[in-house]
Amino acid sequence: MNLKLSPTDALLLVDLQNDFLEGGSLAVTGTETILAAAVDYLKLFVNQELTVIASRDWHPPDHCSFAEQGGPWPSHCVAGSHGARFSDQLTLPAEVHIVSKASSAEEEAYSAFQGTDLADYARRQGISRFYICGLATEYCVLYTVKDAISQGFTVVVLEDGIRAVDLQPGDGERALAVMEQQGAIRATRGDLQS
Ligand code: VGL
Ligand code: ZN
Repeated sequence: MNLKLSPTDALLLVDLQNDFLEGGSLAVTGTETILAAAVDYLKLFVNQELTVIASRDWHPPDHCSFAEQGGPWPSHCVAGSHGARFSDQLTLPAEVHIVSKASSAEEEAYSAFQGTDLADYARRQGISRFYICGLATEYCVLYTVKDAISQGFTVVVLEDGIRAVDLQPGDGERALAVMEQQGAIRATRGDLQS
């Protein structure tokens, strides 16, 4: 595959925040390589002056997804905390568009489109295709990809830039199959023009 980037393409970095990375409260294992890939994708888009969007989980301290509230996850990505910060390895451009999600206590939102301005922002910028990488494959990446497609955007999932939690073995692979079946294009770095 040879994907040529154009001004209607945007890079969407999903939840590359400290709490999902090594040492974080909800760390996905083996994130070093996908983080390195994300850094490389970021460079590619920044060098070509293309749109970069970064989503972040931005929870209140009593978010419904936290175990103390009866939810499935340990406390993570509390708004303003160190764990909620983007990885220091990412040098985000000044013009990056940041999308904060799941920021009210009662509502979970895995998709970067849910309750955010992302679709409007992208349309205003003339974006038609998202290149998506980040965490985690079967949660925020999957739901974001599905919503992007149902909102009419083309989606390229950057397979070397995503990583699954895999609570059940195979969750990540199944999520990728669902994304593909919904129309997402699966690609890796070598498929993109440098
Ligand atoms: C996520 C679990 C809880 C994610 C967010 O970003 O995939 N996973 N909150
Ligand atoms: Zn969360």
